[in-house]
Amino acid sequence: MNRRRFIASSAAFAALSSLPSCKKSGGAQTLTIFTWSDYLKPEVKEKFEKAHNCRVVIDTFDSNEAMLAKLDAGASGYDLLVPSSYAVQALKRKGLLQTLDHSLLPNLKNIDAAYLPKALDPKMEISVPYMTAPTCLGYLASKVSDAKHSWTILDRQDLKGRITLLDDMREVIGAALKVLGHSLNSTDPEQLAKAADIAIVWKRNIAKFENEQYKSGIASGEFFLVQGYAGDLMQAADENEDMRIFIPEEGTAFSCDDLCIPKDAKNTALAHQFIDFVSGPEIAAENMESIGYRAPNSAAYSHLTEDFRGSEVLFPPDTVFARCEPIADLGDKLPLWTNEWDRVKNS
Ligand code: N2P
Repeated sequence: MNRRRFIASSAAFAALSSLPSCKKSGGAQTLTIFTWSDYLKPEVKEKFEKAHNCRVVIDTFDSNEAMLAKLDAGASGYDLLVPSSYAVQALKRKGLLQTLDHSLLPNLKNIDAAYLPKALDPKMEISVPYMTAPTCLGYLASKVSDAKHSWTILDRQDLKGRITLLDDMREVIGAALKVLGHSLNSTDPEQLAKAADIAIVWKRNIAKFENEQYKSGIASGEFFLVQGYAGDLMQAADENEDMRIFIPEEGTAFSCDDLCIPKDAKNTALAHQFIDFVSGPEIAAENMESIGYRAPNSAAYSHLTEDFRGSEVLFPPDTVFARCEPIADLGDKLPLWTNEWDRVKNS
């Protein structure tokens, strides 16, 4: 299945995969995954189900904060979570994750050794890198003339009401911090206040803050410029040839989402099997090409098409990558950010 069919089928897929599950269906085990939408090739899911005689049920979240809030509110029943690395650290602090059993994960040898030293859990004690991607801007070339590859394009009045930004403080205030030349993980109150002021100006120019519908929205021409995750934008670009994607010149968030097992998981062995399955070279490559994200899996790279390897947003040149940053766990500084985000939202 190529990405072209992904967006069209994702709603139906989500509806099917969210059907209430019985823990056993025909004696088979159920693996319940809490993850982002359109983040696992349906055929890869089916292959795993067949190989392990089980059923995979997917529940989705659209931001790390939404995932953390749901778990904080007591949601349980998940066997596997797919948070970004900084949110894995937050879950770890809360004591919600299991230590992984490496004897069940032979494919960990495939994980990119050049990536691991930069990971927040370099020994993969509680999490295994799944997919990485930068947060980008995507636009329609026929609607946005002279597109400057900068976050400042969000100020353009000719695009008023045709822009969406992610409904995610780390992404929006983070982008504004980059415009100001600061780290997107700043906890300096003055820098944060200035960044929130920029986000307030952007808010007046956009249609909405939104995390999922922007894909079909830009593919259909409803929106002209959207902030989104590289793979989601690539899925949309497969629907509309007019779309262009870029990493803003000031830099952006380059995040990794990781596979981890909650302490209260019912099917720990199956969860390990899933982590190992998607970390196999061929499966990792097949999954990547379909969802448009990059697994830091060196054994998979030789299985990728040249076209995919040539993607400048997924495999950016060193000079561009140097301006990207992973999102860090804010720890007890979190309220500084939530207060500024509330100010943006209530403005
Ligand atoms: C997948 C979204 C991935 C989110 N649809 C990037 N952290």
